[in-house]
Amino acid sequence: MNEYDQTLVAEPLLIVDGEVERPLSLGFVDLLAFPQDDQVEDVSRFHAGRSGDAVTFAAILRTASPRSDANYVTLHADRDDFHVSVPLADLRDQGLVVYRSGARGLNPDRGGPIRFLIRDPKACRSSELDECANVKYLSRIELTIRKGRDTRPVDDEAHAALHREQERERTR
Ligand SMILES: Nc1nc2c(c(=O)[nH]1)N[C@H]1C(S)=C(S)[C@@H](COP(=O)(O)O)O[C@H]1N2
Ligand SMILES: [Mo]
Repeated sequence: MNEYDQTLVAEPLLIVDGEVERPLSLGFVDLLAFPQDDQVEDVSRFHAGRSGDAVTFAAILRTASPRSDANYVTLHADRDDFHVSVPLADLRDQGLVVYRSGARGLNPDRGGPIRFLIRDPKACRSSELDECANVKYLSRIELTIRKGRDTRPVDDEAHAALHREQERERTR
């Protein structure tokens, strides 16, 4: 543990709850403790220009053990009240939970401390699994029977406005 930033070690970062047998509260150490096969080092291999190291969503799911009636996954970002809800079957093998950058935490300017990424996202607003579902500041993964809260913009204008807002946020 010594090589890791000690300020990261104690804090819980991510809740997994809803229609699961085993609700989880995961911190940096818990994410680090997932087996090597579940760790995805250097996400720039999938997405040029992105950085950081992840645990697969599939591994987190396996640990939480979804109930058989779980059909949707809602990704919550409390920080800016942004939410995305997508079918579990579509997301199952597509999700990456980025939680560190080498031995350090993931900076907020990269969507940290936890950033959800879809391996192969479609263009914004073209699919359930689009780039807009790459949720920054992820605080909670909730499994539900029906589709949950989804605050992704519904038209081009709202989407363009959100992107402008994010650009401002990033350069603040
Ligand atoms: N928490 C949060 N996550 C978010 C958003 C947001 O407004 N808040 N915007 C989404 C949208 S619309 C897009 S296209 C991507 C953009 O992220 P990027 O600039 O890192 O590609 O983040 C997504 N994740
Ligand atoms: Mo987007």
